Amino acid sequence: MAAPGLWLTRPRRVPPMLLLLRLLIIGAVGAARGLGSEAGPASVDAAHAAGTCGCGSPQRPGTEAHRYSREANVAERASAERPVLPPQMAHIPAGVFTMGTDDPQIRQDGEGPARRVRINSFYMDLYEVSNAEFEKFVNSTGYVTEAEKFGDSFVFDSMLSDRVKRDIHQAVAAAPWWLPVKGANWRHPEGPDSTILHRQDHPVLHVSWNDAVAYCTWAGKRLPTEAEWEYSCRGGLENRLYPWGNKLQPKGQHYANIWQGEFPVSNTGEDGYRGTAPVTAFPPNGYGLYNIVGNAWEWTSDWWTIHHSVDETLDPKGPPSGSDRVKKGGSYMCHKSYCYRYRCAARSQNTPDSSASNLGFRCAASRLPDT
Ligand SMILES: *[C@@H]1O[C@H](CO)[C@@H](O)[C@H](O)[C@H]1NC(C)=O
Ligand SMILES: [Ca+2]
Ligand SMILES: [Ca+2]
Repeated sequence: MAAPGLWLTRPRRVPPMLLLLRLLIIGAVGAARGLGSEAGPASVDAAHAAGTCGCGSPQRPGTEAHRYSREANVAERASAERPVLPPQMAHIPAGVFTMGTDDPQIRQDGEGPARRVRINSFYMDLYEVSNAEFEKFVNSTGYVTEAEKFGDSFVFDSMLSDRVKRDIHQAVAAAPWWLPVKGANWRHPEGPDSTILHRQDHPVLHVSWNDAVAYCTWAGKRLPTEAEWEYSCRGGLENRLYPWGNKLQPKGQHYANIWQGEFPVSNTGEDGYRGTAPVTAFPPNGYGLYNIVGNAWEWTSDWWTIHHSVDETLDPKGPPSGSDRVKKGGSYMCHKSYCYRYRCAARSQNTPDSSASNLGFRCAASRLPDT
């Protein structure tokens, strides 16, 4: 077992010898930057980052549940005077909740201890940021993402065409299903021969933490803190595994886009999606939030630490510095056997310039942005 979340980083400070330990070098390609990073040995946990992008594959309807809570599902809507560009945010009421858990499923992630956390009211995006929304941002600002600047990003290999795979000579030893792909970025999630034209409403992928901050700032918003994110995830429920309760599939229905089958070799897509789903798919939680677990991992503003005080806190913001940022919620690649991280208390991390085909974000705000 080992430290998770390390495989997908851009470790420019890692000594070459250390890198060699972590890389399976089949050939010489300049993407080493993107592979395994600082903390401990990589492991099967690396799989949690594994990014399939079945986005292009046919989608079966699956059996999605519709609603799993009562009136709380009705998200606060834009007021009548903003009909054109509703902020599409939910009002999250102030409150106190139990963050983390005393029954950690992945102890080395720092899921525990359970601690009481007070949260002031704020607003949270109903959806993961979509390709169409990110394109609006890029159109209006000319922003260039870090994956575009670096010239590559990580893609789950089963989603790649043979043509793209032929040119790759390097993989992450502990997670060989991740490949650094030249030309992979938010517009081309599986490399240069792929497109987002048919998935404008899917979550934007291959965005680094820095890219996510740039987008949220442009939108008059910010990233949520980890505490805000987890509070939002729980949707008003106390001490439950998932945003909807403790049972993964109540009445046999799917409530999130995760992995069915045997990871990483078979992906049945029983929930309707082998890759990402539209950001509006699946039932919202008690606060009206969609895909808060599963679909794409979501960046938060906190620096990563696995050490937490049990003292009650108010709006904690994480450590003052660090090397990795916290991401939450798991993705369409998560399966209980490798990446049991589609739980509200689960967490993982990446360096702020990392990007991959299963990592996106949503924004928060202390007050509704002007539109
Ligand atoms: C971005 O700009 C392109 C080129 O002008 C246009 O085709 C596209 O519709 C724009 N996208 C959005 C989301 O506005
Ligand atoms: Ca799925
Ligand atoms: Ca998500």
